Amino acid sequence: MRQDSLIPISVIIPTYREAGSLPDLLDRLANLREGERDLEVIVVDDDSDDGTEELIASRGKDWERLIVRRGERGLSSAVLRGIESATKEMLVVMDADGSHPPESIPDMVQAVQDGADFSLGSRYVSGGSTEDGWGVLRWVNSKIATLMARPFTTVRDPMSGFFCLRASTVQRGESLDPIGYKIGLELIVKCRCERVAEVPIHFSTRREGESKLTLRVQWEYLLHVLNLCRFKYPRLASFIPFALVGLSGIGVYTGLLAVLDLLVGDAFSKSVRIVIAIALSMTWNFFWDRRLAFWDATGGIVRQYLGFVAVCTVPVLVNFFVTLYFSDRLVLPTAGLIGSVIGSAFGLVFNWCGNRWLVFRRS
Ligand SMILES: Nc1nc2c(ncn2[C@@H]2O[C@H](COP(=O)(O)OP(=O)(O)OP(=O)(O)O)[C@@H](O)[C@H]2O)c(=O)[nH]1
Ligand SMILES: [Mg+2]
Repeated sequence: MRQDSLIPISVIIPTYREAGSLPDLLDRLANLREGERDLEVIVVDDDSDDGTEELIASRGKDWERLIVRRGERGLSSAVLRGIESATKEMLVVMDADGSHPPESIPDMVQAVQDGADFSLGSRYVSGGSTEDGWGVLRWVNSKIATLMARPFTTVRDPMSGFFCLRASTVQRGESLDPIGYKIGLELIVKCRCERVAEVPIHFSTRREGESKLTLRVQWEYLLHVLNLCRFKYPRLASFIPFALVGLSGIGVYTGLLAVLDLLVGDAFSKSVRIVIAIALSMTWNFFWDRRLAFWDATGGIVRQYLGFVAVCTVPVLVNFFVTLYFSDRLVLPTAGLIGSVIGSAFGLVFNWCGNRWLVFRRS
């Protein structure tokens, strides 16, 4: 039996310059209120100054609320703002531009009532579709973005901005990050939604206004994916950058030996040049590891640096002696390359564990 007609719904619509699209959407949402349904609409507008405020005021409906944020921009943060002020148990988020059919809301709500943690309007399940007219570039763009979300969810259309979940599900979200455009993906991951239902929708192309899908938005998506990796796979998200920084350190060390050879080859002995190159490349690794591999560490930088150096002792000694050994037979940079590869291989796991658990500790 359908129960969704009884459950109260808050529909949150983030808007930026959507005054042209809003009337039609609001009228279609009004149709959903027929019968017993208790439904409020919260438009969160970022000071569009395009008549949105006048439009909502002129409609005079007490169930249509407008929040205007001044001096702040961003789709995800606007959605979170709307969620904060929602008063109903069931939350629906959708675009204002007419891409998302409000007529699918009852099915999405029903899916959550039937036990899903999260339901979304999906273009990519059977029965779903996208209106023709997407250029090749946009299509490829969307596919790549969807593929990048694969490590976090197996949902077919994780990019969807049309979704439904309970207010209580949002409450369990840890450290919600308002960066970027994909607040639905953020909520699926951070609220640990296991059961995600996809309701087929026909995704229409906007008729009015302009797209806000800029290059900046795409860059923010990359940062968002990185943050989600750190949240969901913290060890891997630390170890992979650590290994890559180690690889870059080999290049820096070998390059430094070549430069020192050239500049002060006559003034300093081989051992001194190796020590200088080791010290500098180790410092290089420290700064990048601190930023990329151990981003979440607490504690002062001096203590961290000393700890980092101490943990590096064994591989550094291996590197030093191997480089010195080969330097009698090969040119110094080549000897250094062999030394640092062996030293780094030696230290890869040992150093990461030592740094993670002894030096760059989390709070
Ligand atoms: N409040 C607020 N809403 C925004 C912001 N950027 C986008 N939106 C809204 O978020 C929804 C999605 O934005 P769109 O520009 O339609 O992005 P898209 O759907 O990926 O691209 P197109 O449909 O091609 O335009 C729309 O309702 C926008 O008005 C913003 O900075 N602040
Ligand atoms: Mg749109």
